[in-house]
Parts: sequence; C-alpha cells; structure tokens
Amino acid sequence: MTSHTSDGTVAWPADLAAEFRRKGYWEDRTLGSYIHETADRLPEKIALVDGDVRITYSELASRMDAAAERLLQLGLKADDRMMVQLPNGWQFTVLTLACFRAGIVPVMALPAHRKYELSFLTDLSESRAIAVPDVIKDFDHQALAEELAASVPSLDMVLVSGAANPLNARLEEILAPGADPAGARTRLDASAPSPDAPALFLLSGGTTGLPKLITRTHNDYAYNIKATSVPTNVTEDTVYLGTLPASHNFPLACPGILGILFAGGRVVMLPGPEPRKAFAAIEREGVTLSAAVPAVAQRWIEHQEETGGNQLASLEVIQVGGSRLPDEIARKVKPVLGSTLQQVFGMAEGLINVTRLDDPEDVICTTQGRPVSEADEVRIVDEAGNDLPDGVPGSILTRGPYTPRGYYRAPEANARAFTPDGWYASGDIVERRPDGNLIVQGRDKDMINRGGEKISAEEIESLVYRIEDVTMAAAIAMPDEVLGEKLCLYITVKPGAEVTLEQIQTLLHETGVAAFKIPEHLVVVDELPATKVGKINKKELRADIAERLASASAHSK
Ligand code: OOB
Repeated sequence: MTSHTSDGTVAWPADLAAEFRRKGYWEDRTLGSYIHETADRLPEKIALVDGDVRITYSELASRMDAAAERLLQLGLKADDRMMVQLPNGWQFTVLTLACFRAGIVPVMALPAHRKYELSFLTDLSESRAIAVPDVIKDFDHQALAEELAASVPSLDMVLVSGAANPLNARLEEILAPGADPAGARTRLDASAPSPDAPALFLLSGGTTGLPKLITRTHNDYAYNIKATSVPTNVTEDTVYLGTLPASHNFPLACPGILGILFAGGRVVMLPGPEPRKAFAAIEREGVTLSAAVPAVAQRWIEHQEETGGNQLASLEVIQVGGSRLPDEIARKVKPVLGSTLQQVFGMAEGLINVTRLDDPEDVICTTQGRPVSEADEVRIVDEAGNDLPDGVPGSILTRGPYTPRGYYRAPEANARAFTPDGWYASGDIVERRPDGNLIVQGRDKDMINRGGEKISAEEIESLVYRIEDVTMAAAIAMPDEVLGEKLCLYITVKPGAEVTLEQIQTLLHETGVAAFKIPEHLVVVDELPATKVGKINKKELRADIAERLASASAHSK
C-alpha cells in the first residue's frame, strides 16, 4: 500500500512557515503532547465525562497511548487514514487523540453520513480503517462499514463501538488503559509524527459538487486551538458541554473539546443538544461553556422561557455560530439564559472570528466578531478583487497560520477557492465595521446552510438529474424559522411527466445520502429563470419561494 498523504496537500511557503515559528504560532509539537503536558500537571483531575464514565487526565493519557500502540499493532502505520464516524462520546475523543499520537490521520465524518458520502470520502482519503458505532436509531453502521470494506480497495479494517460482531475489532478494547503507560509514552515519543504532518482531515462545507478534505497539520491545528482559547477565557476551571457533532471544527477545536483538554478543564459529552438533557447536564456538572448553532440556541432559549428554573446558573458563556444568528435572538441570550453570548463566524478551512466577552452589547448582538489571531489576514474585496472600504459588503479573503493553502488533492477546487498568493475565498459576503468587527451579510456560494449543516446545491442537483423525467433542477435555500434555511428544489420535467417530492426523497434515501441533505420542498415549474449569461437565476428562485411561503402562511391565517 502506498502512502499519499503528503502529496496532494498544499504547504505554506517556507518563509512564512519560518515566521510562524519565530513568532511562536507554530510550536513544533504534536497534538498528543499537549494532553501529556496536562496529565503531568493534573493527573487526578477529571478530563472527560460521558454519562457514568468519568476519565481522569492520567487515565486519558494512558488510554490514548495504549490505543495508539494497539492501532499500530493491528497493522496501521503513521500516515494511514482512518474514517471516524462516531457519535459524541468518550470513544470519539480517545480514538481521535490516539490517532494523533500514532500519526494516523482521522477523517472527520459526520454521524449523519451514509453510504454515498462515506464511500466517496473513504475512497478519496484512501482510508485503511473505519471506526463506527454498532447501531444507532435503527441504522446499522456496522453493516454499512462492512459493505464499504468490501468495495473500497484501501479499506481493510472495521472498528466497532458497542456490540461488535466477531468479524470486527471492538473499539472499546482498543481504547482500554494500558499496562505500561510510561513505556508506551517513551516509545510513541520516539516515533512521533512530524508537527508539519497532517493531523486530521476536516470536511469542507461544500460549495462545489463533491465534498473536499481539508488537511490540518499538528502545528496549524494546535495554534487554532490555542488562539481560540484566549478570547473564550478557557482555564482549568472551564467545564465544557459538547453537544454539536464533535467532528465539526467548532466543537472540536474552537476551543471545543481539544481546547478544554489542553487547558486542563473538564469536557462533558452529550450525543445531542436536546434542551432537557443538555440543561440537566449543565446543572449536574456545573458547565461553564458550551457551543451551539443558532437553531439550538433558539431551542434552549424557548425551553428556558417555558420552564423557568435555575439549571443554567453555572453557564457563563455560550458560543453561537455555524450560520447567521438573527440579531433579535442574539439579544435574548443574556436576559433569558443568563450567559454571555459569543458569536463565532468560523470555517473548517481556518479563519475563526469571535466577539469578545467584554465587547459592548451592540457588538455582541449584531456582529460576528473579529479574527482570533493578530496573524489572521482578512480582506473584503469586490468582484474584480479590489479592496473595499469599511462598511461596504464584499467577498471575504483570508490567510494566516491556521488557514491552509489548499484542499487535499483538489487542484480544480483550489484554483477556484484560493488565489495564487494563498488567500482563501470562503464565498461569504461580509462587511467590516470601522471597529474591525465583521458582519456576515450573505454569501455568493451555491450552498444551503441548514441549521449549520452545509449542503452543496450542485451535489444534490447532480443526483436529481438521475431521474430521467427531470429536465432541469435547481437546489436553493428557502427560509425556515427554526433552521434558518432548508433545501428547496425547483425542477422542470419532460412534457406530460410527473415527478413528486416523495419520489426524489426516496431516490436520495436509497442512494445513501445523509438525511439532512434531502430536499424538503419541491416546486415544479414550466421554465427556470435564467441570468444574462444563461445560468439558472437562483436569486430569482429564492425570491419566488419566499413569496410563495409568505402567501401560503397568509392564507393559512
Ligand atoms: C463552521 O464551519 P463550516 O466549515 O461548517 O462552515 C463554514 C461556513 C462559513 O463560510 C459561513 O458560510 C458559515 O459557515 N458560517 C456563518 C457563521 N459561522 C459559519 N455564517 C454566518 N454567521 C456565522 N456566525 O461553520 C464553523 C467552524 C468553526 C467555528 C464555527 C463555525
């Protein structure tokens, strides 16, 4: 088996890398080393809580190293990739850390992904192993992983959390504490990966048809974690509740699970953000910090308004990001939840902006903050690439010590999303205020942001064209009170043909597409509006669906 991780990645120019080192942004350490540092300092402190499971720092370090060695003994080696598709739980965290220690590169799949996404990602990353739960909500992840192993040539190892059938390795055994922690540590230190090597692959939110892999190195990700920990005020007293899917950059590293473990705080993991369970966990563990997408923040606010009560007394800060938080909801956070709001405008590709905890109310409630690092470069430009003055919305471009210079093995996407001098264009339309704070005004990328989960319009359209009777298809965002946006599909069909929403949903479901990407509304029209250059005019379609929804709701009143 050849190893391809290092080709296909785009490195920072050498002079910049040297500067990042000189300035201390890159410390030339691996991510696992920070866990050992905390464990040496606070061995008996609780690091990780998942239901009844409570893991101290010394136990976490022991499990991490023992698991790293067991993975290597199973035949994996440094630079091999492993698909990780696990729900929020201690297993996710220990396995991810073990991969960092062994130099195995985890590919951060989402629990919601199905065959369509997993087979594509496994193939692209040439993953040798996949870690999955057994069965969740009637879905047999183990069976799907076995199916993938039979069809993807590189994939020869299935690790199962829970009830592994005899075919597969049981993840919990791999993640058990070791008999010789000191020995394992010495051995793994001796064969530690290069800090410039990929530590993990994050998934891109998707603007083009196929998902892309974002290589994050130990150096750049460690800095991402440290830089986001400062404005969130993370200390060893921080108790963090992780309810968003942990494989997202936001709950993983902004500062998220890893930031709290680096600082010696306590991480409490829950499989989802359901308010009753989340509030009980906050009360029980004395949670001080959590992260939510706007839809979750809104649910928490509603729940608190309905139930009253004092369960959130310890919750000092709630971070909200992933999609635009409406100002009117932002204004409710402090009065209702009693916590300071931190808006987070971030991306798996790097740049993280946050409002500061001591910012004026107006900044916290109406902006998405400013970069976490002095080394983050941000430009707001017009269509010709000219810099725009403050107050004028334009496309955001960014570079910096934790914003990679390209996707993994994606020269075409790189040519579109990165300028030759390394600026990443996220596709967001942003206005910069004179005080430096950014406001996300919209976007010029063909994506639907469904409550923080990103859906590429092109990916869905290409699947819908598999229905022969469909002549044209356009996936667009339609406004939704709860999720912000949902996926709406406009189609034209062959004369006399009939295509229903149910038919499309069934097709996508059977193709093995993640449920959050399946269209929730269909409009069949005679003709799709075109722009001057002959492309489908999606702006007009977005206006059309907004109008249709408004008149439908007026009629129902
Ligand atoms: C986070 O990361 P991704 O990679 O899932 O998505 C990035 C995109 C941004 O380009 C932007 O379009 C949108 O999500 N976004 C926001 C936003 N935060 C993200 N749009 C408006 N307002 C916000 N506050 O979503 C992500 C990564 C790290 C931290 C937080 C979020």
